[in-house]
Amino acid sequence: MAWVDRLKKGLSKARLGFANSLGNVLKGGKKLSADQIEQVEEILISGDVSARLATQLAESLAEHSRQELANGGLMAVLEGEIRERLQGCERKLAVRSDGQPTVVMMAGVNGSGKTTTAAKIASRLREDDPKMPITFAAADTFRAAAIDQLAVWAERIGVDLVRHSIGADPSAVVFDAIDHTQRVGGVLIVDTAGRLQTKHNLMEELTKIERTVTKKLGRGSDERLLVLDATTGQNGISQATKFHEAIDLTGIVITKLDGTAKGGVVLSIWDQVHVPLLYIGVGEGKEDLHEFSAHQFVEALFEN
Ligand SMILES: Nc1nc2c(ncn2[C@@H]2O[C@H](COP(=O)(O)OP(=O)(O)O)[C@@H](O)[C@H]2O)c(=O)[nH]1
Ligand SMILES: [Mg+2]
Repeated sequence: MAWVDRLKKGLSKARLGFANSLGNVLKGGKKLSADQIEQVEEILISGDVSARLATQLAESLAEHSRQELANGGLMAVLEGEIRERLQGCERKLAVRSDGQPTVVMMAGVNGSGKTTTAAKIASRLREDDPKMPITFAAADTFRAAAIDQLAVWAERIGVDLVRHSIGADPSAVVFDAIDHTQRVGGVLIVDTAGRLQTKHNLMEELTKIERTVTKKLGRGSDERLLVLDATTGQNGISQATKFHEAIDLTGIVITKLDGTAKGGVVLSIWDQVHVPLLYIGVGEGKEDLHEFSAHQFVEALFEN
């Protein structure tokens, strides 16, 4: 199945509760009543659009509805507005071309898909350039299984792995991994442990890892990516805000858009945190990661 179809399939539940119900409220082609405006807001919020953005979108629709657009006109207005708001949201992963190592940090809460996404990114890079060295740093040292999981991927994709034993200081792993990458070149992907955005000491550990990168490399990491599980809905906004405060995120990856996710979180995150979306995950396989396309995303969200 083409990835756009997977995304569409994944978002189909969202569409049923989103585009269809919106279509019902907006089909009249008449000026929206206060009651209808409220319904629009509620539908958007139930599709994981933040309250703030839902209010703004509903108000804009109310404004347009004064013109008593023909049937379906308001749906097109909403789609256009969402497209416009997503401008600037796409960005590609930055691989350095100056001979220096590219360092990519993966961060996020437990189970969001950090390790899988690290593997998916490595797999894409490997396909783009079979000769470029790629290294994983196993900086999730909390659980032996976490190190093993990354080792399995490293073997499968054919990338180097720098690991310490369980319980080791993640910063020490990263120090050694940078050392390795400085020798072999290419890209280093740092897999970190899951941490709740509300746990100060764990967030502090992440900033410590980043300080180690700066000390060893003479500059910060090139990418600091937050991996966000789309099915966690609005909590994603809090995660993005806190991780952004801690390590100044350069990008976001939203995973599990093939499941029961509603999709509105994509809009809300960009609206509220303004960190670009690099990739979306639509499955567990290494090929199930795609560069985010706002255009295709909106199409999938609104298709009937
Ligand atoms: N359906 C689906 N599952 C995913 C996706 N990304 C990761 N997963 C699964 O989510 C679970 C947790 O992933 P993992 O990478 O171990 O998360 P981590 O704790 O953040 O490192 C695993 O079972 C993955 O296969 C995705 O895009 N779609
Ligand atoms: Mg992991």
